Amino acid sequence: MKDIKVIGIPFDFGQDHIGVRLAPHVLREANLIPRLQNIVKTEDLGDIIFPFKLVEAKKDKYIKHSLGAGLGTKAISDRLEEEDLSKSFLLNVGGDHGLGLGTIHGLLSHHPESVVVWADAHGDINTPETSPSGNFHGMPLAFLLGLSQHPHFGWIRRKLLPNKLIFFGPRDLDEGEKDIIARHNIQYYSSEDINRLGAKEVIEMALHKADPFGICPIHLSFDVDVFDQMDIDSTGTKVPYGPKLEELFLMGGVLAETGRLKSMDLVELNPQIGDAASVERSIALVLEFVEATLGQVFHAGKEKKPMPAMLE
Ligand code: EXY
Ligand code: MN
Ligand code: MN
Ligand code: MN
Repeated sequence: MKDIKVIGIPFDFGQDHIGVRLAPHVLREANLIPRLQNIVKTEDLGDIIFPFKLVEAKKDKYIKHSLGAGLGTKAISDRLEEEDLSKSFLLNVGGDHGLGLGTIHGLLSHHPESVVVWADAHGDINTPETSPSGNFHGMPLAFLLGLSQHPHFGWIRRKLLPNKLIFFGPRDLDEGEKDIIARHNIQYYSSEDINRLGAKEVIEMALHKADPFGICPIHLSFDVDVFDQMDIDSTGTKVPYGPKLEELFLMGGVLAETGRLKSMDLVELNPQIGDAASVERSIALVLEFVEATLGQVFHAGKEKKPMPAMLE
């Protein structure tokens, strides 16, 4: 890979906090692009604009904002499908995690064999029927795996295979999600597993099971609520007992060192949650994580970047 492409995706149809749509803007204001430029040539592709209003013809019984979520994820997938990604790392800056349906569906057109690491406190694999909230950001994987159908999502034509999905760090799953994960035998490493076994061991084992020959491209779908709630405040669905900060940074590093990490979603940062100081800390942590991980994607095997200051 020669460069990084950054795309802003202010998608917020997956839940009811509109602040997530501001994250691409605040991260750019906090120098996301220059910090990546320090690593390697970086191109900012701007934001995906969702060319429709959030007007629901009638309230959906199961999915809130289903029209926006369906059209929005299709727009994301179409946009990524047309992008030349042959020599680039793609960083998708959200937005809420509902966008993962669009980004991964689009990426599967480039790399159909991709392994997806879903780093999250949650499972995001509810079907509209099992969802306790009706929030689409708790459902993208059910659509991506082909477990759900809905008229606003009739455009979906690719599937992620359950054996290519790895959950990293969940600790808040609904009963219906536990059933789906067990039924499809999806790899699942809870926050407790990670803190006990270590992120390196967990990721290496998981990648080996998903891709025994070590040849498939890897996509990291990183929900910032995977961080312990003591480490991040500015996100809508915080959960305690997360993986240790150093284990999360290590996970990014181990993925980077495979040489196969090709793309990443960064989602659920909400700069409208928390006081000014905690918003600033949350942004700083997210930027450190992206910088450390991409630094290792591009410098793996060359000079190593020292540990980020906040971990020393
Ligand atoms: N499982 C809950 C639901 O489906 O409503 C909570 C989902 C939160 C999803 C967050 C962003 O990852
Ligand atoms: Mn909304
Ligand atoms: Mn999520
Ligand atoms: Mn989450």
